[in-house]
Amino acid sequence: MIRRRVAILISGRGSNMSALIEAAKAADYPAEISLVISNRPDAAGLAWARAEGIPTAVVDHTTYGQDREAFERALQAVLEVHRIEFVCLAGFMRLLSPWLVERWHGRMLNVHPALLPAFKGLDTHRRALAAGAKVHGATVHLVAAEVDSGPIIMQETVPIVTGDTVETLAARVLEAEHRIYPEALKKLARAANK
Ligand code: 4DW
Repeated sequence: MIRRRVAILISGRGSNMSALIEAAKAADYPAEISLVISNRPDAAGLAWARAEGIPTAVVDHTTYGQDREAFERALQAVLEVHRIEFVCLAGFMRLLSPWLVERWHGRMLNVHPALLPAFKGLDTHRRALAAGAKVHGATVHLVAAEVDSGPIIMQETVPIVTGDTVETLAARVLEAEHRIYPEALKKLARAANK
């Protein structure tokens, strides 16, 4: 079995990063987490990744001022040095331009805390509660230039129950995210092995 080389991009704690790292420890998992990159030097997820023995890199966007292209060229260079084949965004907060997204066409994943195409954007749990939705959930999708709109790879629904708050609902959705993100990456990596 070939293990595909995966980089995870984070900006903070990266709880989905931890879920991916744990899943990739399985002997039959078709991908390995080969690199964690943060755009923030102080991201808590960096220490976690290092403790797991995973190489880390910081590409600090503030170094490049308003020049998003320069930031992305630096990101791409690091990905190439590490021979990365797939990229997973995990709470990564910088909008990526078509330049980078096209380079990773079909090979870059993100997880969104809602059942896309419902509730694109921020504040999904509050909006789902306000709409009176009875179900909510999480989506893993391929990253496209337009935010929250690439092809859907996997989804899981969670119920919305009486008394739910943004916090209780967010926690339930996060558990779903942690289940489907590793499954979606497995699916993508397996498809690449065929
Ligand atoms: C996302 C989308 C936009 C911003 C932040 C997060 C969701 C995940 C994502 C990250 N980068 C992406 C995606 C995506 O779905 N599609 C693409 N790239 N193409 C966002 O606008 N962030 C702003 C900065 C926020 C901050 O630094 O706190 C920004 O100006 O980049």
